[in-house]
Amino acid sequence: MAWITHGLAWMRMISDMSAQEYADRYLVETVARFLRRKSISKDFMKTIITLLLGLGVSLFAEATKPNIVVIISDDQAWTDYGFMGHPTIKTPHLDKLARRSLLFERGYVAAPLCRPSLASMATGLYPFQHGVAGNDVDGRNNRAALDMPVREAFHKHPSFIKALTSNGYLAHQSGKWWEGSWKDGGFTHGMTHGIPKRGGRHGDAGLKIGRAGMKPVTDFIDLAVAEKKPFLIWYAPFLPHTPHNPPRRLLDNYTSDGRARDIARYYAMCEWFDETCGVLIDYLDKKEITDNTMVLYICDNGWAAASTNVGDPNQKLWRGYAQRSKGSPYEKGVRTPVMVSWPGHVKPGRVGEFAHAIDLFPTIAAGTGVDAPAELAGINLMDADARKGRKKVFGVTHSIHNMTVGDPDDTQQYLWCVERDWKLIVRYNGKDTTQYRNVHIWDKAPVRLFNLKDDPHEKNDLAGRHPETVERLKKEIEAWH
Ligand SMILES: [Ca+2]
Repeated sequence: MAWITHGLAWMRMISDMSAQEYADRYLVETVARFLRRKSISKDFMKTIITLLLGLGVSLFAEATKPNIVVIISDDQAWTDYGFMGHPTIKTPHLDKLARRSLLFERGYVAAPLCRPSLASMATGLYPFQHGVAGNDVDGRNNRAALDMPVREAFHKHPSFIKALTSNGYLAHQSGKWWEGSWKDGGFTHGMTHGIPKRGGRHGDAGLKIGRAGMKPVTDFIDLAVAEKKPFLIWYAPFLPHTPHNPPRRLLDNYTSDGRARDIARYYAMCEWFDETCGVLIDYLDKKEITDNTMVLYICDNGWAAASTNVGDPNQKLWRGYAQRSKGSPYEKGVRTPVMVSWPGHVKPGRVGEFAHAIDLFPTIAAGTGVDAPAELAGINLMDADARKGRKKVFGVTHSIHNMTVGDPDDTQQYLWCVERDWKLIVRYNGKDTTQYRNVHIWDKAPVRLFNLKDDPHEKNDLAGRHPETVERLKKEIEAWH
């Protein structure tokens, strides 16, 4: 009977354990049984187990669990990198990362706005699934109280952050983080406190990262390496996001040739962001952990300076940035390069296949062996068959500073689908009570169709010429959401 009881106990335990935990526990049990038989003193037995655990488990962990570094740009168009062919903006450090990476030139985000976009990256869910559709419930009033149910509902979903830290990872949060503190998000370390009375909204103390140096991140790497623990870094700096106040030495490089001031400032901000990425990437090299570190790169949403769009009569509605960029379903709102670097595991190269923000969780899960929910729509970007099997990607655009708690569709402005070269944008006209409605209020067409191969900047709406393609893709969108 004893062996049956023992077996049942093991089965109950294993059902709640990861492979790593199982291996650890098996090692402990085996050593303990061996030492018990040899009648060795209790204290000596403990010492031996501790030593073996320190050695065996850490070797096992280092050999099987890569570190994860997630770099997330904030408000940068897909075109605005050296490696994406920009003629002026200098991004030498991200260019170097691109050479080491599987680079998806056609990456997309779930939403063209900071908060819902980041929430989709963390959970692998679309905004209408995790409920974070915009940046605020009501852009003007009583944010702290109104936001609580949104945040609480969000935290009920699994995330790659919680999946990693519950499997022995240390995890550091810096930069943008909207869902309370770093602790609320499941990180073990971090910068954002999230307390409304102290300015907690979208990152607070965490927004210093990059602009005020990288020490919190490099100190964390030192800590994790010293403790021999696998780690996650969430590096989501408030860059190149406004305020566009780049160092003079960088701004001077872009002010020649009569370039408009808002464009020059933004270009310099992109280079400043790149410099901070360089500090992080070089630090991994210096610590000799690059080979055991998976670096993922993505931007949360696009951006373009208002001066790039002066020919558009609708630009007079909005002075903050170009229409059809941030907050819009157009390519300068939703497209981003996506990179996966993991030397020895991921072969570098450029691919035209789609990547999507919802792929981060499945990709990280595949690389580390932690569990991602089986129902997630994203794919493991390292899986060539999965990449080839994906024919289309989808996304949603909601009002920017309005949300209806429990009913994300109430503020829905657009749904979109990209299938090969075709892109269909379907217009909805959800609730929007703030001045940010001027970002979309001009857009009256119920559908727009573009051929992105011939027309990457969506200048020629082909909906009238290809009604059958409109109907087909509209059905795909309606089947999706
Ligand atoms: Ca953003």
